[in-house]
Amino acid sequence: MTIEDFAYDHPDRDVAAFKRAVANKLIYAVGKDPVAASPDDWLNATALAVRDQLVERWMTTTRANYAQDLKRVYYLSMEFLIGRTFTNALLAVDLYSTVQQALADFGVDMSALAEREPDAALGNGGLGRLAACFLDSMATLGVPGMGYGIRYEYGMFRQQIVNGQQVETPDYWLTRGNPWEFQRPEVNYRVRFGGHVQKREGPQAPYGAADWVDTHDVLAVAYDTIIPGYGTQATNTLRLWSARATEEIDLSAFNRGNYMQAVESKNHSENVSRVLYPDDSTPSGRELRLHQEYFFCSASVQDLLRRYLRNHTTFDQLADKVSIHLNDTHPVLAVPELMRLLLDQHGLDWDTAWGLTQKVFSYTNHTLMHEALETWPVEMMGRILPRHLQIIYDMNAKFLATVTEKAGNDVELLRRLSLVDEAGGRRVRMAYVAVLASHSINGVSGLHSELMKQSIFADFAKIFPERFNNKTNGVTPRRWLAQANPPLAALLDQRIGRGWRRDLMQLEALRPMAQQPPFVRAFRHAKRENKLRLANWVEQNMGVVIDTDAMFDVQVKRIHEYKRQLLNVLHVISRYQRIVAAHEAGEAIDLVPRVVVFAGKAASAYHMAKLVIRLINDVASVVNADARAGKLLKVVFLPNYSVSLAEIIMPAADLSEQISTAGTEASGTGNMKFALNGALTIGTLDGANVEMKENVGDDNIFIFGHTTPEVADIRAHGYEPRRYYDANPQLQRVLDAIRDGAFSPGEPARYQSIFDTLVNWGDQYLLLADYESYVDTQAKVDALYRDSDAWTRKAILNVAGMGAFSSDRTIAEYAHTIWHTKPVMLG
Ligand code: 26V
Repeated sequence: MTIEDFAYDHPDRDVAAFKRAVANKLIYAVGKDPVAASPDDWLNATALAVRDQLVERWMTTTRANYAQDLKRVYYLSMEFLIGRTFTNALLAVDLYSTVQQALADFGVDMSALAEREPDAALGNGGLGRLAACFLDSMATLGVPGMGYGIRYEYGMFRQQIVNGQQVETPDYWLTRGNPWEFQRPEVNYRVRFGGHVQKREGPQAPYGAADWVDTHDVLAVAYDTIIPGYGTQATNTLRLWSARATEEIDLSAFNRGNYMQAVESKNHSENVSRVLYPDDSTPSGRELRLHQEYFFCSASVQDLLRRYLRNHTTFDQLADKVSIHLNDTHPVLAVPELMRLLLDQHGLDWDTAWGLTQKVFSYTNHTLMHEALETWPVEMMGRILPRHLQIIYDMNAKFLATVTEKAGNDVELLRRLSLVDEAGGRRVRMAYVAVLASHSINGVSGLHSELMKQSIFADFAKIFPERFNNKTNGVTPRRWLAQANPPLAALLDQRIGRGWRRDLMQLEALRPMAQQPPFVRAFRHAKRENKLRLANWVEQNMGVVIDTDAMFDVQVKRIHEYKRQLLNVLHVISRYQRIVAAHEAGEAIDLVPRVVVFAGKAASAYHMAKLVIRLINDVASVVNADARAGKLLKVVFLPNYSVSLAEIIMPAADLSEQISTAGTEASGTGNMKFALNGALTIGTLDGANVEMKENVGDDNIFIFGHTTPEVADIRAHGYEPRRYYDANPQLQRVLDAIRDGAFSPGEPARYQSIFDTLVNWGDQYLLLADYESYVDTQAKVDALYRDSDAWTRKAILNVAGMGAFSSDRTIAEYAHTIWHTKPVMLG
């Protein structure tokens, strides 16, 4: 049978057809009488009807990919921070107003439904959200790509603030089902753990192939989500793996009459995909994490090899048809897994398998922070993945032999290059495995890519200079402008047309409009609407009233010492103290009213980050209750930062805080979202801030603080924070207030450790060294904000200059220079 003579209903796109589609879904798929249907039933029914619109495109694209036998990119990532899908899908198929009307005819408010959709929060922060933006861009550009990851049952924890402190609760996001996914029970793979390795003897194993036996196995079952491209028929797939026990129950235990034990072992297997590790700072070293990493790598590699072998009988063309991209080191086990399958299952010799592997893999590094670099104890890996450890040893031995051949027996060099760190307990350095196995290693901003070559990979960069490159991050303009910011999107459509959604460089056309007063007014009006939307959220969810005339000064991101939320807090306290002092002296004060907004999650075991959250909330309580601060200063910590909350926050910001210690933030992507939505940035010369400055113009961004070489210099000479404390009475007052309990009167010593970190313990992130420059620059921010037209002109120039930061540009570069893929052609 061909698709041509297969009869099925092609979903129509008018309001009447859509009403019928939703009615049918509600009755036949959700099984609800419309008179009894809850909002969630309506949401599910509508989502299913919208999904139907995607399915045909999906099948067409999949068919075309096969027919054209295109090279595919497999983007392996432990995290995909997708957020909500409903509005995104509607915009992708251009049915927003149709569906809105259809639902209105049923008396259902579509935006209220959209708000009920839970976020798919299968990621921690920047790395996971980047993966989601990349999926959107790959589909939009027609790159034949597929995301592979884990279908966590529990996503990023929900954050509540109780008495000013973070409390984590589980995020069971699947309670009401997930209308966007297709379970594929027939697509399942056995993933093995433990056991031991037997050398294979005889003619079947001329190259040292081995058998891995006595394993205990878990099944990986596929769940597919459609990733629609924007303004194209092209769609891609995100395939997430869920763990199933190989046996429904442990029969031997069951037969012994131990029902509980029988079920427990099933649970144990299925725990592999239960929960996302909510820590992006310190590798936990926990065995479950290693199980998770191998679980999804093995299933993904088995799956992509099976797909390749459907069209090919040898591996000769593997590197022409398959590209595997490693999103950080978390999926690095895909390397020894591919080697294992090629050697032990398909009988290739080492050199052939290794040659293919190096052509297939590419790797992105996302952090230089030492504590985030993954290493696994040799002992643990040997126990859980004995065959993979052997393969890594063999890779290492062959590599070190070639180094010795070229550079002689330089023991120090060999020790530094070894895939196994022999100092202390022996550990496998996953980043080194990635570098050795990949033909391309990239950083995520110009600065980061340079630092990567000078620091963690210095020795490798000398040996393989041609492998190292930069791909500056980007964000998808569909979610981060079209969807998140309807007022600005409408204004842009009116003035420069709708093309910016697929070609963000078109924002350049705004440049001259910065000089046109009517446009400046319209732009400000759009910002105001967004500020009102955020103010409403804050009032409804926190009961705090904020003034939309005040400057919205915003820092939202994971809470980390290197991101320096504390520096922001120091500035807030200094403003507060100035307000109080002026009030006491009966003097007028020339401060611009500000609402300082914070949001972000702390890793549950990261004590200092949690203390910072508590301090922010304590400062907020004191400041917001003080009538003297009144309209001049408000501080709010918005709970449970998430993709959907970011969509409300980013468009409402006037000022974007990107204040990490220079050299620590690999790129940042929030910085891009803010500027794209017309916020001005106050930031250090760190990560992609450097390139943003080049693109928006030096006069349109507030840069402060020490540069990366200056930071290195201060550290080299021994940083002495107390000198700054002693020299600056204003800073001293701020720090003393924290130390003496001004914000924790019930427990004066609560923040002693923060004081000590900053003043006495030689803070790694040099807050005090940048304090004065930061506060001075904040004064310049105030001065500009007073001239509302001048401020808005610069905001417009920021938007105009952000075209380069579309993830479409980033993905086009990956496709062209790393993956060498061509877009799918659709009729
Ligand atoms: C590390 C670990 C350690 C093991 C436990 C789980 C886990 C999860 C994530 C990470 C690494 C996080 C690295 C990361 O998110 N980097 C961010 O990547 C963004 C996208 O490239 C970039 O914009 C941010 O600057 C960078 O911090």
